[in-house]
Amino acid sequence: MLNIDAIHLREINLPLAHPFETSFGLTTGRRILLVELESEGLIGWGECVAGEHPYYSDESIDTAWMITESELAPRLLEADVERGGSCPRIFGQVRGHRMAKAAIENAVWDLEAQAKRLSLAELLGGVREVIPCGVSIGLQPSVDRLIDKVALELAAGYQRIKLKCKPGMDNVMFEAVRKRWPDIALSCDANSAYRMRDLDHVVSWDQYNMLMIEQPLWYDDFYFHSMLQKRLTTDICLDESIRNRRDALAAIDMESCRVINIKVGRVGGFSEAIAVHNAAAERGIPVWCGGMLETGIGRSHNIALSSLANFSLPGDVSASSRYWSQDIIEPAVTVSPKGEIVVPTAIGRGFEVQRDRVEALTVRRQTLYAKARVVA
Ligand code: OSB
Ligand code: MG
Repeated sequence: MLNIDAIHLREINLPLAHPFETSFGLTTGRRILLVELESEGLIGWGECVAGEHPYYSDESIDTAWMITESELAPRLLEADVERGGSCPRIFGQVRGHRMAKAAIENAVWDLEAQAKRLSLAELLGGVREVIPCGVSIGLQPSVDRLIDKVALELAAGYQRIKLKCKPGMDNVMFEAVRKRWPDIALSCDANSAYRMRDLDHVVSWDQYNMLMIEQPLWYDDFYFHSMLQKRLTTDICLDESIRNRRDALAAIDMESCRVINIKVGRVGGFSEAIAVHNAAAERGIPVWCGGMLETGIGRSHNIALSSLANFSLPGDVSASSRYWSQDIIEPAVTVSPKGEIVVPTAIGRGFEVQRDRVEALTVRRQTLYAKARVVA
């Protein structure tokens, strides 16, 4: 049993070391909801990846806070929590709000690993000792700046470069990067910025010989992606569209994609992330772990998840220093010159949360306690 004695919610504010721009806007700093669970002397942490605005998904930090406080935390405090995998049932009555659910569920898995004295990667069923890493490069103000940035990341050892793109900021960048580096593993991510009128244009990207094109069309679409995939040689990778295992099965069956990006927050927690991973593995579809500009807590969870067998492509899981001048965990996440992160073997997440630093960054907090339990 992992009965939960207290749930601490807090919002921390953390400026990004470098602003990050996508087709839906510019992020210069993050407001992050952290969940801390107390269970019989153990502490489990979870990070909610919902953004400040509901632009990537329909959740935001404020909706996640509200749903966690009013719905999820009370359910968890009253439940018999056996393991992380109990959470989907405990939260089952609440529809959607997957990022809010994931923050709590992942904190329960974090606790479970400690209680069972396993590393989080072992508990999740991981098999890799190191994980291959790529980077996601935000939209840049000029092609020169982009080239400099790509050069820097390649020099650091990253195995795959993903370029954010949008209409008007695509072929010119792809052309320049491919001219300078004809052979690197290259991909792009449109975050749903294109429409059916752009189909011929997107099909023209086959000439850049990319590893994949991520989420070119609507965030909630399979059908039109499948029409596009029929015309493309390059693989489509779906991110936003895949909310759960059933979505993965539908997308694979319809040939809407040939690769899946798994973000544990987007699918509602580790249980569903493993289910999507397994469904894809059974159908020969490779997956990789996406990122949401996480602090070290979410990052450590992504590392553990990426150790599962079918995470065979480099993920967007990279060094702490690409995002933060100082992370909130110790040690910071580092990437080797070969572009790999070592999966921790220590008990739990393998990175210590710097409590003093978290305290100093906290701008809002709320604690919910369990009612006294009746001991039979
Ligand atoms: O689509 O993968 C995405 C960041 C915020 C929201 C959506 C996405 C991203 C990234 C950054 O691409 C990935 C990272 O954390 O490095
Ligand atoms: Mg994406």
